[in-house]
Amino acid sequence: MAQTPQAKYRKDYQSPSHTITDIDLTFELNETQTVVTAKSKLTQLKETTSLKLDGEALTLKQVCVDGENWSNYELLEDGLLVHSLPKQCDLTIVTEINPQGNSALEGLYLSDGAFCTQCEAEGFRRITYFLDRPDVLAKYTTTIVADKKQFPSLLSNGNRIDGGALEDGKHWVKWQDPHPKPSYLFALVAGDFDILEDSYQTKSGRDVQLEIYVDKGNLDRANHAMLSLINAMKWDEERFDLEYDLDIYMIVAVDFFNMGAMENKGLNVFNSKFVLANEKTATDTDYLGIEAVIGHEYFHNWTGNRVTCRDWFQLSLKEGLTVFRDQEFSSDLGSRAVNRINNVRIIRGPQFAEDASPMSHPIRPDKVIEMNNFYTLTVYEKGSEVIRMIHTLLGEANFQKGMSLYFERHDGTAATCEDFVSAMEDASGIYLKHFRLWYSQSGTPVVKVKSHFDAESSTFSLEVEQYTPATQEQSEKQPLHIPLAIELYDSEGSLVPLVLGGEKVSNVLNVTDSHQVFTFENIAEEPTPSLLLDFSAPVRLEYEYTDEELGFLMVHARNEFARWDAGQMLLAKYIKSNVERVQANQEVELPPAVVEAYRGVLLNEDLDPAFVAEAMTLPSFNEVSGWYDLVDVDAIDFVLTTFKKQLAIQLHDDLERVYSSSAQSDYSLEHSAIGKRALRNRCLSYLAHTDKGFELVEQQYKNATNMTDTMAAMQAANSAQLSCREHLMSDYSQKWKHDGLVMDKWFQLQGTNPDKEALSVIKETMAHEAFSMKNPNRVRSLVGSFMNMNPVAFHSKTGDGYKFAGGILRELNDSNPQVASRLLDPFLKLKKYDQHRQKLIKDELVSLKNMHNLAKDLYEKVTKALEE
Ligand code: B3K
Ligand code: ZN
Repeated sequence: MAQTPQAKYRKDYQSPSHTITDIDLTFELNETQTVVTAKSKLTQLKETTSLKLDGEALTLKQVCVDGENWSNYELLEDGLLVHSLPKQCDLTIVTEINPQGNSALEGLYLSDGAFCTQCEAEGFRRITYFLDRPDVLAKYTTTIVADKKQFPSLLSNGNRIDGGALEDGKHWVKWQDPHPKPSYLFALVAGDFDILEDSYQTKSGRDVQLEIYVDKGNLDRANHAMLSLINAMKWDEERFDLEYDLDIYMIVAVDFFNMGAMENKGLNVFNSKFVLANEKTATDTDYLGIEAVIGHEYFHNWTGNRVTCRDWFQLSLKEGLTVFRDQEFSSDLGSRAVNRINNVRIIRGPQFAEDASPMSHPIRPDKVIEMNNFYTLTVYEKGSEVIRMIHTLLGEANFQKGMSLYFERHDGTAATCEDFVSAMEDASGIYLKHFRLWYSQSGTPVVKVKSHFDAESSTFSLEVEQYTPATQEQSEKQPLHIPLAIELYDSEGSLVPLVLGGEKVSNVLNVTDSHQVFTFENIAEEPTPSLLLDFSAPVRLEYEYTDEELGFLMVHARNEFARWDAGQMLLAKYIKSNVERVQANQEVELPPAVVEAYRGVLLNEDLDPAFVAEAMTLPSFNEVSGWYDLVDVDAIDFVLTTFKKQLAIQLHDDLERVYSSSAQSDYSLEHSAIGKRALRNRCLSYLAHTDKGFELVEQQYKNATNMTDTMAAMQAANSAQLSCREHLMSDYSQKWKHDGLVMDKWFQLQGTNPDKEALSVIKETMAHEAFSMKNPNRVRSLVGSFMNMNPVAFHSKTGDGYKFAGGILRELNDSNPQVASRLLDPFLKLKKYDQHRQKLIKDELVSLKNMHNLAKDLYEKVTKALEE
């Protein structure tokens, strides 16, 4: 590596020396030589002699000040230093860029022949020299010039104000965005698309034109995205009283994209995975994902765009809050319990794992080398949990008052997390001083609860202890303010009122010290406590439940989430004890009472089928791994597989009955229909492990009328290693090989193939006509799924899995460091494996570290992992 990358620290924030109030951009588009002319209105804010502009991978053509040529500047490795500027001036910079050569997909690049941009976090500096930081807000005017036939659609932020034809087959369009914005929200798209059009009238009467741009021929796959957008616009008006603020809202779907989507003002750019769906090509999970991501990007218009972040350390200000909003949107439209279950799975699985890894960081990080490395589960998902805790502590009404005050104070500006918490505090009168520690302390708190019933005094006490284990970057931890929601049940399953010190109290206990005792009065018999209701805080709960208590909660807890959670705790107990048994060479034993508890859930017709499907799902390998300091890959995998088989055999008749009785003749996206399909397909995933498996799976594949059922059959064949797997796989590939997005599901099955020979098949699969190392979706589907969801093959003691991954990472380091850096994450957990595996992983990390051109994205993670 040329130079050791430098870290930036949150504490070093300084406001900018200059600001840019207006920028006029002209793009003369060309695949390899696009000319960008940027005319900025510049104002000096601080005493200084020079202006440092950010810039990367640019060829500078000209600098002018107030229309005159300017030569008093220095070209730096990471930008341009312009000297002796007047205090106010028009600065014009002409640069040339090469979109075709841009495989990092950051800045202006080509996706299948269409021009598109990605500027967050620091990609605008690959378009022109600029103050590429979120606290410089300018009004943008953008003119795009391109060949008319090849690029009939020329798009940018705001409203289209002018356009026309030019000589030699070119045309031009001018866009103006009236809302000042930071450079990361800039977007440009040019291409030849099919357009789905609709409209929406906001509650105050503004007519908004809605347009979704998709590749030619994909129009029949854009309807669900449009419906989701309209639902999101309506929901934000109803729940948050927030309206859209431009006359047009555009979404463009592209195939080459590093992440999910991007909330550019008025012109969202989306990974086509989160736009395109019809029943033949997308599963129910895909549909729900589209709804969530369309909602998320739309909600950013207020939480992110109207109020943006002062600096990138504040990222969770917009991301945690917007994730909270999209989770609420999905919960209000669909099943709240199922949404909560899935969100909690992410926290308890990969987020807890991240918090225990060398990349552990607070939701508001203190130190960053490459900002793109901090679009993490911690900033997003844990960030959302922190907002949810504020919501729990304040209640909906106060929370909404806080939101209004936040917008009143900060609309049109760049704010901090502190600004948000202050607005919540001031609007509600609820003190959040101690609570703020969630923003600066990393790691997962452990909450240990013990209970004691005293018949004589009719009291029941909960003794609560909390501690947060040290993380790599933060050794000292303090007790947090944890909202611990609880309920107590009597033996009939009725709620016991909570009385503390003679007063009725709410069910949210404020845990603030490392040790606290809550003694509830007037308790006639020993109650069963339901703890951490709805996962009221992102902590690991420890409480010694008996099997009977968990079985009781699975039936009697009022809240579906609590019932699901009790089932998970029951399984967890036996997964842990059986891992020990396997390590001691004993057989796996699943107690009959556990099987019966699951039969009870499966056969309870009062329950929502969507909920039953979740309740019948075993914790993932990754979640279970998180319970251990040292992960025994083979033992955990063996226990989980054996549980699955044993449940399948013992519940066989009931599974089969539910499977056949929940068949549906028509396909609909009603939540009840989605739930029924989920339950039926969950049954199939078990039945695949029985004698009937082959027959049922083949039949379902043959008769499927939608992708949800097709994929369920294929997944079942894959994980149960049925002999029909090969045939189904080749049939599918024959049918869909022309469509990369649909093939991603197939690549993922190859990646997660539990077969011993999986890796050699994966290597062959890379030659498949639909695969390309240049496309992030393809890489993630095949290689990402192998590294994250094929534990036995990836962690093979031969080291072959690690070597394969290492090779891919080295290749991607050169072409697309952002994708490489994300893919690297499983290697960061090396300390969780035995010495032999640790050594093998370390070899791969060292070989990355020794690369002469190691990107700073990878440098940051590799050095942290090796420091540990
Ligand atoms: N804000 C973008 C993510 C940008 C990631 C940059 N590496 C999408 C989102 O969170 O909505
Ligand atoms: Zn976001």
